Amino acid sequence: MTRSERPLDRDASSADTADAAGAADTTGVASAAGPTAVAGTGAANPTAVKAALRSQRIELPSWAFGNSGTRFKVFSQPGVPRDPFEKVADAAQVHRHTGVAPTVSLHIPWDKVADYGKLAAHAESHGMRIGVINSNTFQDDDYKLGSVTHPDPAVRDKAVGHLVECVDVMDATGSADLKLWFADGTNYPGQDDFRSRQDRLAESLSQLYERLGDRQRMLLEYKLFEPAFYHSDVPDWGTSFAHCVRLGEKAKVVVDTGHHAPGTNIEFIVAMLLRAGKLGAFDFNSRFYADDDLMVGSADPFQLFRIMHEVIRGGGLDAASGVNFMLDQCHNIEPKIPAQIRSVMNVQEATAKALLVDWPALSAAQRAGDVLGANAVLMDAFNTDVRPLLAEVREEQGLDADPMAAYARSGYATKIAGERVGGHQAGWGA
Ligand SMILES: [Mn+2]
Repeated sequence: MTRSERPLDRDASSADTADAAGAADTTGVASAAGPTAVAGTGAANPTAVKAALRSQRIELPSWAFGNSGTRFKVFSQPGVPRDPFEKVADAAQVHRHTGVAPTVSLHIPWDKVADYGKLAAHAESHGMRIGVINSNTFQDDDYKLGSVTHPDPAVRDKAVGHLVECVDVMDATGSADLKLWFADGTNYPGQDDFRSRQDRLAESLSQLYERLGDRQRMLLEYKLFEPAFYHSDVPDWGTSFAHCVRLGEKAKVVVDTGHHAPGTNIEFIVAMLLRAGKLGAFDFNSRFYADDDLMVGSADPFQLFRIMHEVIRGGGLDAASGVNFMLDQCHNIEPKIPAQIRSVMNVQEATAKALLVDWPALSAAQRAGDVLGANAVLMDAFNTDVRPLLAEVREEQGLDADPMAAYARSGYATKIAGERVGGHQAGWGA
């Protein structure tokens, strides 16, 4: 047993800092995710587990608070924000009751405002900060055949221009990350040339990369299919990884949990990306069929646990790793603020279970070839009821043990339903 095989053996003195240092990764790969172990003894030191849970950060998407729906119907809800300022105020409610969600992600142009400095100051007055800036190159008629891969250079210029404008927004808000998801692809064999489109994508990404400041990153998300159905230009982690490696250190891969084929082993992808220092962010959500955007941890909590297990194994939970954990969800039929609170709690529960894995026992079983023993170590952690532990962590932070109940009692839902009358409710495209 080496120290580096015991990621959770933090001692109490260093556990309170999110960036507690430790030994080098056993993979020997210099990983941006940093070390996986810190000093200490024994399995899953409770003080260390609590410290890790306190320092965990989960980012909220502004679009979760607006109206959303399917291509069949968008349902409106009372009290929905009319502008980005009200979305930030709602996000602050989620942080108020969970204590681990102090940043909100913006989507441009849905969250376009005249003065981004003012929006950042508004966030700060609510105890929040503006997080990742998400770009949108899929809602203009010009993008019918693609954006950064479009055959027409004028359309590509327009798309890159928008992405550069997003970096301008980052300069104004103090955001460090630009998230890129491209709807680009084709519907019919022969419609366009794969390789030419990859060349155009590479050229567009290079132009954007040049614009990034020293502390700014671009995060490239992949998606198997939709809206294009024959091929997508960035369909999988390999394609995103190849572009990011070519671009350099400031380019990282985004894993959206809903963007894979059924049965894909997402935790393996997470392990590979962390090992290579290329995991930039998660878009968390749940799926039953495709890109369902349901609440993270609701469809398959075991998968979320397995992902968090690999995150911890690779050092991704340490703040120094730079991995951003964001919810990318839409709440079509459920009330939005409680749904975000529940989602944050689901991530916390999966994380707590993953933190409880007995690493010395797991490692010993793995090295001994004890198949059932190793599997049992993981299942023991997954089957632990961590809700009392999380309640304790919250109370120690001065929070209510039950964030859902605390929000329900707060009267905020009634207040916004009464106040936000008139105007145009925010939703997709607004
Ligand atoms: Mn996403």
